[in-house]
Amino acid sequence: MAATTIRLSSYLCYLLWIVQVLSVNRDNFKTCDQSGFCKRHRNVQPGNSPYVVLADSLKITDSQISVHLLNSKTNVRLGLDLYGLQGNTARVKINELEPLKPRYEIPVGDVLIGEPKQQNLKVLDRGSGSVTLGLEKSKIVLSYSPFRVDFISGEEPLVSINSQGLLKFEHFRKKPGWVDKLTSVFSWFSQPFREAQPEEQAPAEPTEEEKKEEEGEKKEEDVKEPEQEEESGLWEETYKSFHDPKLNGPSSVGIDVSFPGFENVYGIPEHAESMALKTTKDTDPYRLFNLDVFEYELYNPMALYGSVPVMWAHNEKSTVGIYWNNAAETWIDISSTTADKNFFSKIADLVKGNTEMAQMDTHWFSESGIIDIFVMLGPRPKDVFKQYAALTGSTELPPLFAISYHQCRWNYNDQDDVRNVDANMDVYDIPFDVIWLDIEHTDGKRYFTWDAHKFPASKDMLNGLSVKGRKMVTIVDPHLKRDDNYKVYSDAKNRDMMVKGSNGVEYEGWCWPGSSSWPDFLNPEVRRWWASKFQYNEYDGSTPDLYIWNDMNEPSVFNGPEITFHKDVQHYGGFENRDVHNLYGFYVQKATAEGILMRSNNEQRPFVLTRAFFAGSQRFGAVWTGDNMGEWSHLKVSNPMLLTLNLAGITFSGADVGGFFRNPDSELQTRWYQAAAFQPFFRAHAHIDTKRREPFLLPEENMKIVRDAIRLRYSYLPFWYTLFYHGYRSGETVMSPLWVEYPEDKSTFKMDDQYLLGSSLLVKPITEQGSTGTTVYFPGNSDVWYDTETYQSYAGSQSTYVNAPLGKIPVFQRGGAIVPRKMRVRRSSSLMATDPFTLVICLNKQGEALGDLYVDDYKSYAYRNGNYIHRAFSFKNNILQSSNADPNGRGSSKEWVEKLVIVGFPKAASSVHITVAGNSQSLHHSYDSATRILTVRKPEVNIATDFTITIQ
Ligand code: NBV
Repeated sequence: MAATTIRLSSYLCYLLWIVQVLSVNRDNFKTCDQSGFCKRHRNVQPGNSPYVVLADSLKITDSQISVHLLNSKTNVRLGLDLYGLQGNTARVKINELEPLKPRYEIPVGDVLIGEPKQQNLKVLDRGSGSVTLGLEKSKIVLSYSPFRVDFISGEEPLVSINSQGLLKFEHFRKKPGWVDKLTSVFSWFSQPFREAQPEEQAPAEPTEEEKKEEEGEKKEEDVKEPEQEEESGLWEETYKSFHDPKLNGPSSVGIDVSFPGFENVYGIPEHAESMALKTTKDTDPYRLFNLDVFEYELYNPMALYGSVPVMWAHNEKSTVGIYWNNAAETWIDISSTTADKNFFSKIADLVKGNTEMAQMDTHWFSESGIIDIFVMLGPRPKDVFKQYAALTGSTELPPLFAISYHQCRWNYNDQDDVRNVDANMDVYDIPFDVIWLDIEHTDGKRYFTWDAHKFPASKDMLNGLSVKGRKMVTIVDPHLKRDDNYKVYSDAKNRDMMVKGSNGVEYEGWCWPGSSSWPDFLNPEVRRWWASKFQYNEYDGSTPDLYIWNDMNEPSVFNGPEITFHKDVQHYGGFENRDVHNLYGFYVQKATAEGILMRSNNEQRPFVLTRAFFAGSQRFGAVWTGDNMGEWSHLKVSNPMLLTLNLAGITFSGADVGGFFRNPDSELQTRWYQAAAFQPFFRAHAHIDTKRREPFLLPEENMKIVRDAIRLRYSYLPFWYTLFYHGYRSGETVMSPLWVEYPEDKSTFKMDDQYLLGSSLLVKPITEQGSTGTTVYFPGNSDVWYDTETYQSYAGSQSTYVNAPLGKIPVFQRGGAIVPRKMRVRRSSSLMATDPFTLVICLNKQGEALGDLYVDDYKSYAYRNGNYIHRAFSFKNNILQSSNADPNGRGSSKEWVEKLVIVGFPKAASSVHITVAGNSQSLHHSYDSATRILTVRKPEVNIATDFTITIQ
């Protein structure tokens, strides 16, 4: 009876949600035209900037210059701070000088991992109209009137801020009463003969005297509020039936950022979009506002679950970018144009020629907060990733199980179901590491609980998985059922930890459990409280092999505007959801990861998957692309979406294998598994209303192919793990666009249907129905690529059609790369932990190759104390050498080398010897002249040992 009631109530919730969201519901989400501040910023006309720099206010210290900006229309002044930062990075901050109340700034330490390290700026030139500063190899020019900032490297202009004059900063103001309104209307009528409206005219450049006068004499009472007459929606807005009383009035900020010399920009996830971003002339701007979008549409700028306001521009010579440090709803317009060569020839000694220089213009505007732009000047792709990681951190090294295969479904119904799936995977010899439980495992959607009928002995179930080295993930959403008998809710309520409505009363909305409230994760104390809920004595029935999944953390509120919080919801510190919206999910995952970490006394690495995210989320776990569909188009878009996430630092990301909604046929499922086996986060998932589709249920032919794909993933785990280690150390992408490794190859700039893993593997997944082959572009003039299955070779810098019948995944290893693998695939990754390595050595045209391997205990933080092994492999003059790549790695391991596969070797060897500490021994070897592969067997040398293998 109780179970039926619960099931009924969750169906009712689902129905309510469906009714809200049915038919994608573009209609459920605002267009720019329906958003007051978006319209206001889009209406700002270029070339009309009212902002001038008040030169007399200029203060220069070692690494910072500060100056006032005057809005000559409103007389409001802003403060501009420009900082030089270490690593060829600069920061431009613009805020009100004396706001009526503090504007929201994201606390340092949360998204920014710390106060960015400053770097001295050198004053190179100080004229009456501008000041030029030197920052490492770059130059920064601050022009006074109109105000703009340009970043130049050598003689190449790279980034310009406010070159279009789109700066608009809605200062906090008092709400005008009816008397003010009357006065302003009267004053407007009293000047009918003025020649032009001040807002339509660029200000004349003030004389020195005028500037001084302005400096000294502008007072509060001089401040004009022209927007108040010209715009509606400043103090309240209505969308559908939702009213937004804007208690603080207009507060938005916006400015343009141009990239002279560039034709392509990338980044700003999350959108279901190509990797190279499109111009938005005929569409809405790209929107960043974390939302739960039902059955999202492809190739459009609508907002999705997460937001990372980072953008890169790349051309043959440079890669640069900006990070827009603002957590409010943000829109970004993109257009392509030509650069103003006249201007640049003045500031950069550009050779004046007739050739036009391309330029990408972008226009960023957020509903509140401040303008805080980090300019990362590269100059190479890997430099910008490092620069961004220095600000927001890199992807934490995941535990090995987390990069293995995950089996999920909404829902595995009960313990028997879990046991059967687990057993069947073994029967069919399909490895997997983690089985997942969705919302139905709980007692009435009360997270941290178990449905007592379906999961009466969760610990036994977990222990049953543990013996095979497997784990479980349960879902923990941030909405709490408003039930005083539910201790998580009552505890939060009694501690006054929930977000509140503008009336100061606990906010109430609808979600899976029915009437719900949401803890205020913006509050550090709430996060500590939440983290404590993962202690074993708090989360009954949990064990160290239980990990967590945060869903619905945009947050999703079924009956809220755009299915999320009302904008005036009150958060910690007196801020509104309007100010912090895009951070809510970030903090949910952060607090969850801290909980998982704490329960192991900070010893074991956590794993938390999140749907909503922000810049910096890479530090707390993995991200997936939400509710995709079991359609070919969604398989195809997973590649650009994951490439974009990687470019934005969220390298540990994946898409639901098979597609969440609908029933994919077996061909689509097969191709999806093949693609995802080579994507960073590898999890199959399905909606509750879909047919069961565990891989062993596929027709035999497909099952075998899928099994091969999963087993292939396991065989490459040492390579993946090393890749993640590099990402953790350097902030580099794991799944990379080709231009990251081949930055000068223009033909790769828009390529998002094939990609690289590190610099060693090239992947071209099949994403077309019925396809039996595909054209692959092999990059690199002097490179050669080898099919990883047949070892057929392909020359670089050309495209070739490659056969790919259903069983084939087009994956190629670069000649010159050494890839470590484990060929003894077992039921889970931890059962393979001490297995030996095979080194696949693909030779380049010179007969050489390089590679490396990172090894540790695959789960704890012991590596932070030097308990790891990082080996460097080099093959040259027919000698393979294994040496220590990092003297700080002092770890040991039982793993050893069992085989070398040397691809592209010209002839059979007469003898092969291994030398360890001066002792030599001969090794078994064989040669296949058809494939030109020399196989060397059983060196049987421990992985931590220095050795050479010499071939004669
Ligand atoms: O918890 C149920 C689902 C989950 O399976 C899915 O992965 C999430 O993206 N969740 C969304 C809520 C309902 C979706 C219709």
